[in-house]
Amino acid sequence: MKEERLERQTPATQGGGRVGLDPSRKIDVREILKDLEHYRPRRHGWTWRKKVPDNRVGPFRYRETSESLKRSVPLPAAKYFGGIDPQPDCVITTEIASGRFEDDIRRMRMAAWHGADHIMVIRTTGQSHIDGLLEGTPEGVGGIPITRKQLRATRKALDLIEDEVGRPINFHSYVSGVAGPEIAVLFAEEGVNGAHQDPQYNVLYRNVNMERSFVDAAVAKRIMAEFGLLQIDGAHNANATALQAWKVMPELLVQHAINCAFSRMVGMKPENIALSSVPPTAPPAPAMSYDLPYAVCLRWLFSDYKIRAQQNTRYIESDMREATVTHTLNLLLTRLTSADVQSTITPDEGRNVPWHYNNLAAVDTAKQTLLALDGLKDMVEIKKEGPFREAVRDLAERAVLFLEEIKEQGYFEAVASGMFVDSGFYPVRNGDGIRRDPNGGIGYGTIVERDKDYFAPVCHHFGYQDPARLKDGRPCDAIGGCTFCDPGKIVYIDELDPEDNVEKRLEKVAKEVGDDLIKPEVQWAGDGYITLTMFIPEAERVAEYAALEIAKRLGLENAEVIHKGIAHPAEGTVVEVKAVVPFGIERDSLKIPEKPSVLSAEEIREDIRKRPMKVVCATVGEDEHSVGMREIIDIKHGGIEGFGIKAVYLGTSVPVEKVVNAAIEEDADAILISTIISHADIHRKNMERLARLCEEKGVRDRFILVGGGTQVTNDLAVQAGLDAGFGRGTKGIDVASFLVKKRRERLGLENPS
Ligand code: Z98
Repeated sequence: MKEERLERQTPATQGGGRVGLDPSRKIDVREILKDLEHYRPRRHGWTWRKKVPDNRVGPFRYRETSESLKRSVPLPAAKYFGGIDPQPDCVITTEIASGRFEDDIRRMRMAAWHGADHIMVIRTTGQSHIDGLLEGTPEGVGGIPITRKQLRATRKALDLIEDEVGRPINFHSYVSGVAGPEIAVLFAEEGVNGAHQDPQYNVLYRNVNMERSFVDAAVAKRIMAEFGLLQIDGAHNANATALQAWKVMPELLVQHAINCAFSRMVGMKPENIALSSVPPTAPPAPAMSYDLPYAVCLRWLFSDYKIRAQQNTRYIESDMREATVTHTLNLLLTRLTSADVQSTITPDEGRNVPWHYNNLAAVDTAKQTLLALDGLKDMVEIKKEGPFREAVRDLAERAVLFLEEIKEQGYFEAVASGMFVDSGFYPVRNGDGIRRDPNGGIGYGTIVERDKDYFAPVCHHFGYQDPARLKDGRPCDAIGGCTFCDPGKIVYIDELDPEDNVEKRLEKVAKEVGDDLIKPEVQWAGDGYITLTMFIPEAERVAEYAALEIAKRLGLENAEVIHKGIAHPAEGTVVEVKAVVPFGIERDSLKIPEKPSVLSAEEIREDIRKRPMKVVCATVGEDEHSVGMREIIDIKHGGIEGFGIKAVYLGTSVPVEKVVNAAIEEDADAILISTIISHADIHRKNMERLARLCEEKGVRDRFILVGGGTQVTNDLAVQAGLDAGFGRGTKGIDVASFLVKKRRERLGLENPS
């Protein structure tokens, strides 16, 4: 039992990030937190996957993949192709947002194993309005308070995780908001590799004063540019906000253009600017006819830049199936238009419950679809003329007109007049756009001109100390080095709040759960949450309350309905409930039977190739059920035939004696009998009769005897005198593996343990 335990990492294996994680052990957050004060990021800036344009992985050739991982969790079907796990060529993102970074670190590790190499940490609600940095590790709401300690601990953990999987992981959060420049400096110091930054986002969605927002953006972008962070813009938020998202397409192009031009002016390289592109519609809209022209138009107008493709979250409610289908369709767009970063989305955006396994499912959806569509553009071509092209051109024309109108009146006035996020398809205007006052908003009146002797706190900062203006040395030489040039000058604050911090939370979890209690979780360690999915043959409201009552009577706590799907207005409803299990399972109380070892399909096939095998099979007694036996035999169901074993099937209701005679006649290696319907212990009696007859005829040693059926267990079959018994859930490979092993045993050949 003890050996089964996933021990936590010991300091010797994990300390300081030098030695690395052990894949068979859980990450130890306490170890990560040790000596954080001295931890320094080992690189800055963004890393792309290493593309391998003509890649051989297992039996296949790929055109759009990148280097494989050292360790990973492949897609479920990989086992049919030798366990391969090819990695698509574009970066895959997962968004992490539990509110406790210590739990997020574990999720990041799982996501990395599934193929995510861009981890986006969502900020706690309200942080974008805080005019300064937060410190310590308080718990967040809907995201994480971004602080130096949180960033440093996470980067340190990611350094270990990227070594474990063998691919760099891009760490990402947000540089928008009123503390943008300070956050940009913090990100540069702590090795954050990418960030959302777009002054228009602040203005439109966070009501930050326009002038302040653009001044801050200039500083923040300059710092990001110097450290090579990938910038993601905020245009897609119009999609998620507009009443009719498919009408704002011209505006999205304009928003991208404004942010690109501004970023270039500040010194950002085009390859570090990613446009956040979201398909404007989802089924039941005729999605492709809107989404594809838009995607093509965007690539056409912004060919110098990178594209970050994300699913439109606006339409996601709580249906996992629906979200996955829309995501898959969006991935088709990604392949057709070659996005550089693929963001993944789960219905949790709609449910506001960050179930980490849905992140993994979404990363798998991206990997699965991108691999399936590998080489698509070698096979199909987007039309160069016709109505599709006209739609592309029409969007571009509308965007240019939109931009011209803004230029005429000025950007600030355009925002003030509600030009943005209006649900009219430009030049149509519906008057429902977002209006912001240039002389208002958060931070209004806070812009002051720099004094001549103003000294910016870090190098790489434009203004009077622009390095280009200095003849020799660095600007910060005058102060004996800045925090960029001398990281030893960074002031590291550990915790400010004696209660709301990671140490206290870890202590609590250790006390309540510890290492010996097993509790399910979705959000935080030991939260006890599970989901139940049930079909209730009642109309929606009744079904909902019946489901809650079921959860209550099952002894579950805090039950909440998180999804309802109408099967029929009167006939029934599918209901998904989340609830808390009010107990933990003592690890040592578990009785875990030894795992039966099954040979691999290749090994079985190889053995049968070397030594052919024949078995005689029948459903015995007065039993007309053939299904169980056919499942075990037929190649179609993964049965023993598929491994090269020759099966002579005698049919149903066969007397046991006839089976034995047939086996003698066929010179078989084994006899397989099955009894599905059993009354008065008939399955046991049939098995005993088979063993007895073989003894009487003097052929017991010639045949391997196997019994099967719904009531059969191995113990029962062996007691009855057979070599093995197989019950419910048995697969052909289990039987084939047993037959091969048993024959080896009889021949005195070695069997691997
Ligand atoms: C995404 N999941 O894009 P607050 N800056 C920009 C943004 O687009 C966003 C923020 C900041 C989506 C999230 N985007 C939508 C340009 C958010 C976040 O104020 O911390 O929420 O800012 O990945």
